[in-house]
Amino acid sequence: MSMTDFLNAEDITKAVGAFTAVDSFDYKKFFQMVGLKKKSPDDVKKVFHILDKDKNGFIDEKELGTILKAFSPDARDLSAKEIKTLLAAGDKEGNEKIGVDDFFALVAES
Ligand SMILES: [Ca+2]
Ligand SMILES: [Ca+2]
Repeated sequence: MSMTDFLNAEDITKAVGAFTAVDSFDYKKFFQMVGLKKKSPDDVKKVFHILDKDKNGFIDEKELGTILKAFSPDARDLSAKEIKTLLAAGDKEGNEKIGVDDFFALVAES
């Protein structure tokens, strides 16, 4: 399963291209640009499962670091600062990782 099964490849290229500068990542704009906000809960869940690479039910710091790569293999890694910001925004119950409910809330906020 890959992102382009649900999302438009051109939208992904544009979105990843908009945040090539280190510390420029803005999850709200990014999720809007890839079209995630308009997707059904089912598709949002599928995207979550792609981002949860080791399939343990959470997107952890390490998986957040490669979130752009999950959309486009030659994208950059997020910086430590970007990971911290994203985690602070997304981790509602404070367990240092993004669960599926956290992810739905993040997408809804975007
Ligand atoms: Ca995981
Ligand atoms: Ca959490």
